[in-house]
Amino acid sequence: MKPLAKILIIAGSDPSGGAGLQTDLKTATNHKTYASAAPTCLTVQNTQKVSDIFNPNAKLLEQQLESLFSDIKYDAIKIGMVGDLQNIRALNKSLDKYAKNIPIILDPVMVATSGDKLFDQENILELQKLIKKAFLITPNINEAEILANQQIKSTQDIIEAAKKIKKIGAQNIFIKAGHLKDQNHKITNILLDNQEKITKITNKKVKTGEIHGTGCSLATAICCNISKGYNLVKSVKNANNYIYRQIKKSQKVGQGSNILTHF
Ligand code: PXL
Repeated sequence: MKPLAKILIIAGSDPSGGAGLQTDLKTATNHKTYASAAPTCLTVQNTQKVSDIFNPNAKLLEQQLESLFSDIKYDAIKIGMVGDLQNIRALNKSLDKYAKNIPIILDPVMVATSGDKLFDQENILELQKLIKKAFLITPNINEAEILANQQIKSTQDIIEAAKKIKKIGAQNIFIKAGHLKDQNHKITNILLDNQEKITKITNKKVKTGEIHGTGCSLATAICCNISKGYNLVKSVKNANNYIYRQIKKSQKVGQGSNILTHF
């Protein structure tokens, strides 16, 4: 039997199952990888809205990571939403201690859907430490605007922002263009790699309602591909195709956003 690729998901819980570590686990199973999942924070939400976020004492995250890394040798790590400064600090400390040589895929989730401001200046500084440890970061347009401190209105702006974010110390950056307005029939996502090479990864625009969990699932799908030994470009392309196929099959399970089924 082929050895099992193992990933660790460090992310927030979305009890509706559309986003966060619940969708991440489904993504990992679809990719035939084994996934551990350490929650960073607990949201209260359904497919319509996030109504609250609880941030546990950071000791919980620290202890979970100590326990997991003492036992399991992971091939890659996916990091999603981390709800407060104490938990980002704990995560930075634990990764320095236990995960020096494991590729990290970081989805820098920064604006809670509830409108809570997760990220003041101090949090951004701590997030930058996390970014420096990551093999790949996967911001959407809003997150790239915050990290690069500029507005993004075009593909050229995305490339400019990616270069600025690279200066923070990120090795590889994949900016998701799904939220960019004025794209006619296709979406042009940008990958800037550690050799400064730009790869455009495009999708046809799919007409659906609002969909929840695509960003979380994409970062995890990339993580799964990396854990199985695919290179960066192949991993991002495979994951992009996976999410594109899933978006086409997305469904409503409640009264709010569509979700990805991962079937
Ligand atoms: O899609 C960003 C995101 C990530 N993680 C959790 C979330 C959300 C958005 O609501 O709830 C747990």
